[in-house]
Amino acid sequence: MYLSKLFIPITKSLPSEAKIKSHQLMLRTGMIKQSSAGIYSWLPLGYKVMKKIEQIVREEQNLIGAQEMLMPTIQSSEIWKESGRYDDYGEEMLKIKDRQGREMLYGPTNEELVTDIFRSSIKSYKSLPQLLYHIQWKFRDEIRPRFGVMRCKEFYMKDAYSFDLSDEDAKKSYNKMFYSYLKTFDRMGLKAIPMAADTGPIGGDLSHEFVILAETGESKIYADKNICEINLNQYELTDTSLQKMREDFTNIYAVTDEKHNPEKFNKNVKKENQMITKGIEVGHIFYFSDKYSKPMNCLIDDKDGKKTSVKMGSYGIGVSRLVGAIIEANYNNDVMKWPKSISPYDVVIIPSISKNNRENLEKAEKIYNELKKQNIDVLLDDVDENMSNKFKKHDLIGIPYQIIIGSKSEVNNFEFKELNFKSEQLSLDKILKKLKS
Ligand code: 5CA
Repeated sequence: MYLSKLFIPITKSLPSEAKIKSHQLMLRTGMIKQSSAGIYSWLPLGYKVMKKIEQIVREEQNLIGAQEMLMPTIQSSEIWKESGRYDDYGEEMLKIKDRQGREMLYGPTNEELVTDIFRSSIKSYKSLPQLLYHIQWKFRDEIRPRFGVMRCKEFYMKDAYSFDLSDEDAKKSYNKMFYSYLKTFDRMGLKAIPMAADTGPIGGDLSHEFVILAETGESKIYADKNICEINLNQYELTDTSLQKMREDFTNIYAVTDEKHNPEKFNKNVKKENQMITKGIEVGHIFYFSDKYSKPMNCLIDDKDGKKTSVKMGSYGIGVSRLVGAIIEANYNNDVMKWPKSISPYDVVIIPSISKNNRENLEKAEKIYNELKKQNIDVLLDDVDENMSNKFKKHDLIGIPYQIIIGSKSEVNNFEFKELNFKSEQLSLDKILKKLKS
């Protein structure tokens, strides 16, 4: 893509409500545009990043055997009346009427809808366990939407649902998701800490929030630093190994505000290991057994032919929130550097050009075509502006690698720079190897 053709409305003036760096950067680099309070359009640059995050989430869900599906955004109120949540959910639910006067709603989550789908087709324990997920827009009429995509009304979420015969089996599904979440966030360059959490309107008695540390986060957290040292590679995708993994994590003190017990914290965690900070919740998992299946009469035959309510859990990842969270974790001193796995482009070519000198642009175009042939997603900055402005702009766009075509270029070697590092002179072959590694 040529930068001059890319729809990327870079802005200099920022609205006063953009208080945190991710919100500011997303507006400045034209990743999003507010449509109304808490509702955003995703412009090409922002959408590209979000799609990459979505793909990592998808791949990791598929790896644990979860099956992707797609449920609608608009749901009927009937199923919510069955579960008892239609009135309980409160003002956050956006209720709508269709032209026949039927009560509908824009789904804030999907426990009821997926239970309804499940109960109409699965009748026997032989079809269990099942793990279903979708990646779909949600709507919550948040009283105070803020921080850009971090807390908005309309947001993109991956939500998965597990169905098992017994509480014991259901915990195995819970452990699988727990593991999958840690791997997912790790692939995005994030250190997410699982924390025992309150269950809120989703319900149940077992729940973990996955939180990344950031001063601008909304969740207050209390943890033993040692939890950050657990190496995920020691576990395998087997029930015993994953049970050990969850025990290893949950044996170390790490909780959100509502679950904090100062006495226990001071008794169990050495002073020098105590971490009291803020974090951003990027995922949340819940085990609630038959909270929905019982009132909704979602029954299956067990091994003895006896009917029993299916045991369920639900597992969410804030896909759109992650875009902001990753910026919070990586944007420092006016330089944004996307982790390679989710960068909007693999590399940007920055030629020094002027009206009288097109030579560098021609060189850049040759490299551009070569990289394209090799399936490298490359951006070419063909805008006629001075190099110092270009560098400032690319510090914000955050593509981690740059090929600079200017005074330092040699015949067959080019200036290659990784953001925040010194540049080096490399042949195109070597550049290709670096980009592909
Ligand atoms: N049904 C469960 C799990 S599928 C559920 O809805 N959980 S949740 O409420 O915790 O949401 C899951 C994730 O969505 C959160 O961890 C958070 O990352 C994201 N999220 C929740 N509310 C918002 C919001 N208002 N704006 C942006 N992201 C949000």
